[in-house]
Amino acid sequence: MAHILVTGALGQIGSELVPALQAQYGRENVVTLDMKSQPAGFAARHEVAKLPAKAVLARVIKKHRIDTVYHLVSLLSATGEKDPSYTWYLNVQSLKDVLDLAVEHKLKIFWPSSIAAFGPTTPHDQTPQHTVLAPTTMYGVTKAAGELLCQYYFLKYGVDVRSVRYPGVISAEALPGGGTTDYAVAIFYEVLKTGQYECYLKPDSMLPMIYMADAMRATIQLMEADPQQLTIRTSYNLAGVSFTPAELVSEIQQHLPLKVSYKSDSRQAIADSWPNSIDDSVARKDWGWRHEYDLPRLTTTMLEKLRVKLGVK
Ligand code: AKB
Repeated sequence: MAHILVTGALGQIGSELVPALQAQYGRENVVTLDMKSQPAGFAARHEVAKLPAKAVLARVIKKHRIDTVYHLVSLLSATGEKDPSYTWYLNVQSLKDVLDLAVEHKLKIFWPSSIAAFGPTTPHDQTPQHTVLAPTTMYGVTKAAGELLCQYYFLKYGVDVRSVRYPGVISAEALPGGGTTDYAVAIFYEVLKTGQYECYLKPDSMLPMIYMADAMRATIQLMEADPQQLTIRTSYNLAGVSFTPAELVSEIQQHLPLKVSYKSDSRQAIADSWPNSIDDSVARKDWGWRHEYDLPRLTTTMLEKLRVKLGVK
């Protein structure tokens, strides 16, 4: 049975990955680490630590006899531009620490990359698996560098490290923090709370997105895949659904009245540098990936979940 550590466990992805891993591998076998204390009942074993902190990580790995790490700690694209140096330090140094400890303790690693690893010179439509990685945000630079670091540790030391390039992840549990794709979560809260939303991207800014349940299935499926089947040790392209703010608004309006205004901010340039859609055929071929949530299903599910969470009829 796996002994798993999830770093950044209280973030948007960790908040839903931890319960999914607990359901699959047993509650006792999933240790969580975050800079915040855990909410009551979240994990059986929780460690509070601010990464990068290699010695602390080493202690946690030994203490809980960890064999698998989901290393989720990261600053996202918009926040990353506010403090590029710290973003590099946190995102890259903490990954390197985890990879070094993986060599020492023979750990299996999951590390999330992102569509942010692509840039303005990457083909924007059906972005291929093997293509130009020339990002123009520091977050993207850390993802492109991190992908190469993962592949280097696989080739040089045989570390079993696996990764996907997440699109914008849409979920109803924890809010995303400091990303460019966050509007596609925030709009659901606002339609239920106020019926109005001011969008910081233009109505026709198409971006690749994925519903959380699909993202979780992909993550666990990749980690369970036969290593012989894996041909990518940088990071797999992963696609769910692509849409523009205008398309999301019109889908939500099928359910509820919503007034939207558009006022672009600095996140527009980031969105413009990213793909419109992703070709994930290599993930489909290598480990059988298939997304299940299209725009109508994602919209209905988000509204159902948030109605319960926010206590709105
Ligand atoms: C962001 O918008 O920064 C993230 C991402 C696409 O990695 N959601």
